[in-house]
Amino acid sequence: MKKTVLITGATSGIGEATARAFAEEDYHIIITGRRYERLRELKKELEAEFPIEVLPLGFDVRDRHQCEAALDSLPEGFRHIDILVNNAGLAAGLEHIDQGDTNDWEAMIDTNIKGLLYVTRLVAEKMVNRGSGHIVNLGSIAGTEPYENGAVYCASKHAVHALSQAMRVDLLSHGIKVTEIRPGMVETEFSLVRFHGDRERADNVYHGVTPLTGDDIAEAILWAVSQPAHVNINEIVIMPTQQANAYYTYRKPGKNTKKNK
Ligand code: NDP
Ligand code: 8X3
Repeated sequence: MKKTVLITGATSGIGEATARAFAEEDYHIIITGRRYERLRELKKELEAEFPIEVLPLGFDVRDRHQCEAALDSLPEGFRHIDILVNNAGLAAGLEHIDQGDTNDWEAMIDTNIKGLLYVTRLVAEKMVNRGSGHIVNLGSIAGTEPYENGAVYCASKHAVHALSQAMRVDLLSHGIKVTEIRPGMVETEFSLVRFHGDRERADNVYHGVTPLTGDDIAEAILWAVSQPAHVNINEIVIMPTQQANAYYTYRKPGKNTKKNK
């Protein structure tokens, strides 16, 4: 029987790449996000290429009632979720703490922490009842390395780091695996979202660097969930070769090396 994976935030970047990677491995896939048209297109594409079923669910993870309604509406064939990938998330803004926009702060806290919790609460209970499952959380190097201008994003990813460790403890006796994936710089729509659609500023983040891709992260997720039953990958820190940590990035000279953080 095919396994089922639920991936939040599959309309772009890491989530979309992860959906493609699981499709190649013959999983049924539940893809979520707010941009429903993108989910519909992805479903069409994946079902045309692979012998799998894809269920698109358009909802905002910040809204607990939307999360409940979406997960209550699962058709029979999608109710047994083997793997949950808590990927939906964002950074908004890059300012010192005295200058930050409180709307940005709320968006990050509500999505990266509360959204992850709402979805986890609904899926984890079913996993516990069945005595099996695997939860993969998208953390970040920002989850252990607070950097200038990133206080609230870093705080939200510190929360994901703490939650991942605590979930692992709570779910231990139920045979449920928990993995935290903690990437450095990945080129997705992340910076475009962070800078509220400013393409030049977003592109500048990656100048002089070969960043990670969504596919690199998808491969790590797939590897983590493909281990034997007795093996749990607690966390994976994955970096571009040119980035040592949140503070040190080597940018090749000759390119525009103005940094955004
Ligand atoms: P993208 O902006 O490309 O993708 C973010 C995804 O999250 C989109 O599918 C978006 O869907 C979804 N999302 C955002 N807000 C909501 C919401 N309120 N409700 C539902 N879905 C939402 O960025 P990435 O792929 O890079 O980011 C994925 C995860 O990886 C995030 O948690 C991010 O923090 C983390 N990460 C990213 C790194 C990077 O450098 N790119 C590095 C380390 C971690 P939609 O807008 O359609 O709702
Ligand atoms: C995204 C990576 O370094 O921009 O989580 O915070 S970083």
